[in-house]
Formats: sequence, C-alpha cells, structure tokens
Amino acid sequence: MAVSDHVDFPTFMEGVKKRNPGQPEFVQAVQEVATDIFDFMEDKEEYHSAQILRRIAEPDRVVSFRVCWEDDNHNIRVQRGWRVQNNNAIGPYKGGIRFHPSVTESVLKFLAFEQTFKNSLTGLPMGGGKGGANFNPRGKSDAEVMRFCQSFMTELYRHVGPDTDVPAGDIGVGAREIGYMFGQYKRITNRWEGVLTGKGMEYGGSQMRPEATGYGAVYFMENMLKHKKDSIDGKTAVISGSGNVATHAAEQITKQGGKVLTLSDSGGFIHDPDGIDQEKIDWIKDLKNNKRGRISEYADHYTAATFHAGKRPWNVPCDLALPCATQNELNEEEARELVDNGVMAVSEGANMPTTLEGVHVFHDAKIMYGPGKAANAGGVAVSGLEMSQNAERISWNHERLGEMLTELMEGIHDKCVEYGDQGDGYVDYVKGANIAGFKKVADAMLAYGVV
Ligand code: NDP
Ligand code: 2IT
Repeated sequence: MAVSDHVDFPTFMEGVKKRNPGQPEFVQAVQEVATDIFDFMEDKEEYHSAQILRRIAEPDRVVSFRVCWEDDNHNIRVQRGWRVQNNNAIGPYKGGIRFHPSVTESVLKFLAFEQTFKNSLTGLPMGGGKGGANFNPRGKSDAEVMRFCQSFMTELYRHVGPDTDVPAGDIGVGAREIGYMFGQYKRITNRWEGVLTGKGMEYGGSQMRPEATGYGAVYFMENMLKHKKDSIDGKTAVISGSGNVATHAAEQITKQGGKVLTLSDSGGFIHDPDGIDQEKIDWIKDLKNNKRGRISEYADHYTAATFHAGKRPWNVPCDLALPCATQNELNEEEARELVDNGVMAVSEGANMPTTLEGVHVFHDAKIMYGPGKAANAGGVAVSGLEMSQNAERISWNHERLGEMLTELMEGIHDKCVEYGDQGDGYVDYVKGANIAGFKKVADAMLAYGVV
C-alpha cells in the first residue's frame, strides 16, 4: 500500500477540527485518543490504509430532532434532542441519554466516541452511542418530566431497538426517566423488549445497575492500588458530584475502609472532615433522588461540614480523587493542586472530567490515573449484562452480578496494564485503555472491508 496514504497526527487533527467547527469537546476527545493511536499504528500499515481512525471519528449517524412538550402552566416548550450512533462494528450502539441544559451536539459526539472505546474494553459485544437533550429536569414536576420523556421517545423509538441501539441513563436520566421512556416505547411499538437498560427491578432491570458505575470506579481504583501492593483502607478520598455515580463511589470507598471528605453539585461542594459515612450517604441519596434537593442542605443538617458555594473540591488534601460529576471539571491548576497535596491515585467516574492539560500534570507526576473510559466502564458493562438477561428472559441476583462486575473491572484494568505498561513500573492507563479499546473495533472494521 502506498506510503502516501499516511496522514500524520497534526494533519489528522487539523482535519478533525475543520470538519467539526464549534465542537471543542468532540475535538478534545478525539485528540486524546488519536495521540496514543498514532503511536500504536506507526508500524501497522493496514489501519492507515483503511483509514480506520478517521472512520471511527466520523459518527455513523447523528439524528437531531425537535422535542415539543407542554409545561404545567400550559406553555408550549421546544427542546432539541439527539441520538449519536458512533460505531456498531462490535455490537448494537449502546450508551446513555443525558438531559442537561449544557447538552450540545459536540458533547454528545464526544460521549458517543468515548463510549465506542469504553464498550470495547468491557469485552462485551456493544458498539458506541449517546443521546440526550438540552432539557433541564431541575425544578420540573414529575408530570412535566413524564411529558418530556414521552415526547422524546415518540421520535427516538424509530432509531433504537434491542439489536439496533440500546440507550440507558446518564446525567439527569435515572430510574424515573427510564421508566417514562420505556413505557412510551412499549406503548408505541406494542413490544416488551430490552430497548433500554437501567430499568426498574420490576420490569427487567439489573439488580446491580444502580451501583455499577460508582462501585466499578472504586474497583478500578482498588486494582490500580493493588498493582502497587496497596489498598483503599485508611485512605482519604475527595469526590465530586452527588448523583448516581458519586454516591455509589462514596459508598464503595467507605465499604473498603476509606474516608470520603467531599461531594458536590453545580452549586458548590461540601467538606465533612468527619467523613461521609453510609448513614450520611443514605441521607444524601434520599435528598437527591426523592426530595430533589441541593448538596448545600447537607451542611445545614450535618453541622461539622462546611459548604463552599461555587467551588470545586480539588483543593482539599486527599490520597484519592474521584471526579464523578461532568466533563472538564478538573483543570490543569486543580490537577497541580491535587498533586502538590500528595494525591496518589485518580479514578474517573465521570466522562472526560480532566482537561488535556490536567491529564499531562497527572502523567508528569507519575501518579496512578484511571481515565473515565476504563474506570467508569462498570456501568455500561452491567448494562450489557442487563441486555443478556432480557434476551434470555432470566435474572441474576445481586451477589452474582457483584462477582461479575468485580471480574469485569479486573479484566479492564489488566487490559490497560497490558497495553499501557511503560516498562519502568509506570502504567499509562490512558494509553492502555485507548489501544486496547481501539484494537478490537479496528480489527472488526478491517474484517468488514470498506463500509
Ligand atoms: P447524575 O445526574 O445522577 O448526577 C450528576 C451530578 O453531577 C450531580 O451532582 C450534578 O449536579 C453534577 N453536575 C452535572 N453537571 C454539572 C456541571 N456542569 N457542573 C457541576 N456539576 C455538575 O449523573 P450521573 O451520576 O449518572 O453522571 C455523572 C457522570 O458520570 C457523568 O459524566 C456521566 O457521563 C458519567 N457516567 C455515568 C454513568 C451512569 O451509569 N450513570 C456511567 C458512566 C459514566 P447538579 O444536580 O447541580 O447538576
Ligand atoms: O457513560 C456511560 O457509560 C453511561 N452513561 C452508561 C451507558 C449505558 O449504556 O449503561
């Protein structure tokens, strides 16, 4: 094959930027992956000549649609919804749905791109996708959320299916929203099938799905520490967010003998020097899931804690850090602060929470750094198990699922070590995750020829 088919890294990135104007998150995610993949492909002509990376970085399709609904005051509201189907080389498109005012096509394209590598890393047959809308569930009544979800699914149903594309939850989409969307899908299609994961336990949900992402991120942390003959026991942890991922990460850190010092939401963070134990975590879960309250209320209830309005928790000294809120929530300066304060390991429950510059700080300091696409893959892995259960019409219990999640996270960790071991005792988990995730998708695409 002609060498002129090779495009070098800067030229490749120029092209990505040019083809995706005004989409900084997508460009950032592609750049992070492409840096490692270009090194890996250097002596692998077949990937270059088949333009594999260029093809993975071009979503199979992006569906954008109007979502019209009526609020409780009879105002007609219009939102924009999307489903990005990035790549289905190794299985049906799979990935969450996000409802948040910050959702844009760029955000969903970055998430669908990342999801492709993450899902591949799990070892289960799932492609990559993501969806969502610029809808803010905060302050909306249950009836408003129901009408929005029904309207969203009234368009989405024609693009998804158990063998086509299987959405799940993400920011702003939990059990309530999945219930409304599944109910509408079933009503429109007259089919009961595993079209969504994260379903309620009464109708085909996996008993481990609510905990899976947060627990998985801590299992990944545990594996990184174990690789260095260390453990979570007795260590302090700083966590951001206070939703599904953050609360379950806090729970698992606590179970393993760690002490959680912080949690946050978009209003600020709480710092509890006594530690956020299981009883306090249960109080937060009730506050967030049932009362739909704000994390600031924690400091009113637990008076040893302080609330820091408009701030992020990264200046609190800790051994372990787990960003579990959103993308780009930890920048270069904050990464430096963590390192200066002696952080040993970072495990990302969120997707791309650390900026590219922040990642460089962690790598330069040679701390253990588990990127989201590996560390938070436990959620989608258990979603994969939920798909299997629905297809087989069976149900696994909590204990069995816990064992499977533990094994899956260990497998993901080991794949990162296999491809990311730098030979000097340092593991570049980003490189490991990128290469291991890429290879399987790329080889499947080569098998299909030019499609
Ligand atoms: P939730 O909606 O349950 O919680 C999100 C949390 O993050 C809330 O505390 C929220 O605060 C905070 N947050 C959201 N956006 C912002 C923002 N722009 N600035 C500051 N805080 C913000 O979502 P999840 O816990 O499910 O998701 C958290 C992260 O984990 C996301 O990056 C998601 O993509 C990732 N993830 C989730 C998986 C899952 O299974 N749910 C699987 C894998 C990854 P507020 O309420 O104030 O907005
Ligand atoms: O980012 C993610 O991996 C998720 N939001 C979960 C996706 C899924 O299909 O369970």
